[in-house]
Amino acid sequence: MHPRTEPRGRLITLEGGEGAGKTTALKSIQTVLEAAGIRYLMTREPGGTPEAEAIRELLLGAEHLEPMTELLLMFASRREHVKKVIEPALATGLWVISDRYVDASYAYQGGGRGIDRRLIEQLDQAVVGACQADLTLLLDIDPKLGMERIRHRPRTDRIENERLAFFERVWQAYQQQARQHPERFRIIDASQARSRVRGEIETILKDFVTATQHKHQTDKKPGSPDGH
Ligand code: Z5A
Repeated sequence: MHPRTEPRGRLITLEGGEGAGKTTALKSIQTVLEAAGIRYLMTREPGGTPEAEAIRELLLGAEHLEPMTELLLMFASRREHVKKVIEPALATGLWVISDRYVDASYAYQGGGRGIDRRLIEQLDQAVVGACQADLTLLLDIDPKLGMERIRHRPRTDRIENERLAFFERVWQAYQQQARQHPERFRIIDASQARSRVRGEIETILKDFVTATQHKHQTDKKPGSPDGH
């Protein structure tokens, strides 16, 4: 007989370009998880631990950073985040919702800054390893419209100050990530009205929760690895 263990939690990541509406989307995710009685924690990248938040300050506040420095700092903060927050939480059965994760490095440092994808893949393997997202929601928005939405902000950070061509490349790199990982990516048209975006996210999340719970039931059946 195997001891009954808490099933591993799930890692859900939220991605998108500027002004995609991630803040609203995070609330929709919370609504579904709370209704399903799922324990979760919300976190973000870069950041998520005091050390990683300090790296975030440097990343977003610095006047200038070499692209390679930017990439390495993103992954340095990510290592702290993965080892001290994400992996421990998932192991206790908590679900983790991260506002951006490793796909953002492929999009911003790979697409935006033009860093060789193979290097990012190597860092991904060394730093993140098996701790990959189970579900990634990509809020898809034309970079022009996204930039229009954040135009009124009183303060913008170093990356937000980039030009349209940069965000077009970021957008293309996100599309490439989605094509490479169709099993975990769900693309939401973020140019729609808030209520429609919310509705789509809630439907995707409900389906994901149902599929996960179904899998846990199946795993518990006699003869299965976690079964009795
Ligand atoms: N970065 C990176 O380069 N590499 C990495 O590996 C990682 C990150 C992990 C993090 O900064 C920066 O780090 C980010 C990528 C980079 N850079 N940039 N630029 P952040 O966390 O401060 O920034 P952000 O991730 O871009 O988040 P945000 O600006 O807070 O979120 P948002 O999705 O852009 O926007 P929002 O505040 O939810 O919405 C924007 C506005 O649109 C707001 O006024 C809303 O009211 C409005 N909105 C939202 N939805 C709608 C709809 N449906 N219709 C109309 N208006 C809407």
